Amino acid sequence: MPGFLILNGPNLNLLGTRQPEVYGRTTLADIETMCRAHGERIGVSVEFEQSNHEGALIDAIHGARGRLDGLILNAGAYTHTSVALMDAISSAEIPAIELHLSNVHAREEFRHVSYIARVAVGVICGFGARGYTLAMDALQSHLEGRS
Ligand code: CA2
Repeated sequence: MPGFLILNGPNLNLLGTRQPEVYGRTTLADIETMCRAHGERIGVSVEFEQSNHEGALIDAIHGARGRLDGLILNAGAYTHTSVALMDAISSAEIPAIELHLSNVHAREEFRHVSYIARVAVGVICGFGARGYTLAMDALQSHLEGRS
């Protein structure tokens, strides 16, 4: 069974507790439950992690190399700043999807820049929590050579 790492960056542990007008009322624990249930439906095992620390996110990506089949990354604000995360994805040599809850292109200009997109198979943004299961389907299709 293929295995996916679903990795979440800084401040995403606050989901559902603050700024619901931007990020919705779904908590990260709710999203993890949704992803695990979806993984069972589509035949994918799920590792789900969150960290507020850039180095810990990099370690998690390194740990996926040769062990897991795909990465779904909501790097939060590090998306717009981190060459180190971009390099970690390149070195891991596993397909990655960049994910955001909000439509970053409809927001401030600094959120239009992504270092992750340069090394990702594709980007999903603007669909809220549903984006996580969309990304799982997209990654599975990619691995099966369907997209
Ligand atoms: O839309 C997304 O998923 C983002 O990755 C969220 C990041 C933001 O910096 C990116 O530009 C887009 C921010 C995550 C902060 O999450 C919070 C959740 C609740 C309350 C406060 C922050």
